[in-house]
Amino acid sequence: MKALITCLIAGEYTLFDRDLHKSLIAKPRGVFRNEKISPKVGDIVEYENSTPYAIITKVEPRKNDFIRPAIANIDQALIVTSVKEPDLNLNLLDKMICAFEYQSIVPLLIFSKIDLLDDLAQEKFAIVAKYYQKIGYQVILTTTKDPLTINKLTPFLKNKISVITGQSGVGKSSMMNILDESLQSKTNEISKALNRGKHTTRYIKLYALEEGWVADSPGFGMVDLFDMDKISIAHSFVEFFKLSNECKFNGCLHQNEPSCKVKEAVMSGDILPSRYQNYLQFINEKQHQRKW
Ligand SMILES: Nc1nc2c(ncn2[C@@H]2O[C@H](COP(=O)(O)OP(=O)(O)OP(=O)(O)O)[C@@H](O)[C@H]2O)c(=O)[nH]1
Ligand SMILES: [Mg+2]
Ligand SMILES: [Zn+2]
Repeated sequence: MKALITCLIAGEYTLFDRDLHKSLIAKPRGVFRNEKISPKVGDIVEYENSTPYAIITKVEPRKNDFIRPAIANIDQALIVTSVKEPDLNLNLLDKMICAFEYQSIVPLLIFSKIDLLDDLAQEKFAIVAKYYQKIGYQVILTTTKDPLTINKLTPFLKNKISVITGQSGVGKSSMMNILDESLQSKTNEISKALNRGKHTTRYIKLYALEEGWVADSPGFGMVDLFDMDKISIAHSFVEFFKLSNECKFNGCLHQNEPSCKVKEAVMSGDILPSRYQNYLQFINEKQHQRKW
C-alpha cells in the first residue's frame, strides 16, 4: 500500500493513505538504517500494516530533496517576507529564490504585514513588489488584518505540496491559521505535546488544506547556497539569465567582464540595485568558500 508521509516527530511517522483516506502511524523497516535511507516528510512510501505501528518498506524516488528542512517532493514554495517587523530582508529573499530556482521550483512571493507600512514606506515598497512581478514572479501582498488578502492564496495551493517558508516572525503560522481555521487548534495541540513554551514552529508537518498539502517550515530561512557553483547562482537570477546570452562572454558572471548586459541594465536602472548587490555577495561568498 502507498501513502504520503505528512509528519515526523521523534522517530514516529504519520502517513496518509490517499486510497483509504486515512492517517496512520508508522516506523521505517529496521534495515533502512544500514542503507542510509531515511524516509522524510513529503515522501511517497510503501507500507505494510502491523501493530502497534505500520512498517514503511520502501521509499519512492524523490523529485526533489531538501535537507534543511528535511522535506521531499515539493511542488511549490511560498516565500514569506515581512515588509516590517522583522524589517524587509531582500537579501534573504533573493537567497531563498536562488535556492528554489536551483531545485527547479518557481517560488511564489508573499510580502506580509503590509498593514505596518505608512504611506511613504508604501511607495518605496511598491517599487520592490513591482520589480519582482516584472521579472516573472507571482507576488501577493498580505495582512492578517484583512483575511481576504490571505485567502487569495487558496487557488495556488490546490492539488500541490507547498511549503511556506521565511524568517521567524514574518507571519507564516498566522497565515496558515487563516487558510484553515481548524489548523489553529491542531498547531496548539502539537506545541503542547512537544512541551514547547514558545509559538515558534520547530517541526515539519504537512497540513491538509481543502485540496492540497502545506508545510509550515522555519528552516529555509537558514539556507546556504552550499552545493551551487557560481554559474548556477547566475542562472538562478532569472532576469540576469535572460540577458546573459547578450553578454560578450559565454559564462559571463557579470562581475568585471567587459560588455556585460547585466551590468548595463544595473546602470540604466532596469535591474533593482539590491538584486545585483545580493548577487555579487553570493558570488563572492562562493569565491571564499572552502572546498569540501
Ligand atoms: N501587524 C501584523 N502582525 C502580524 C501579521 N501576521 C502576523 N503578525 C504577528 O507577527 C508575529 C509572528 O507571527 P507568526 O505567525 O508566529 O510568525 P511565523 O512566521 O510563524 O514565525 P516562526 O514560527 O517563528 O517561524 C505574531 O505576533 C503575529 O501576530 C500581519 O499581517 N500584520
Ligand atoms: Mg510559525
Ligand atoms: Zn554579463
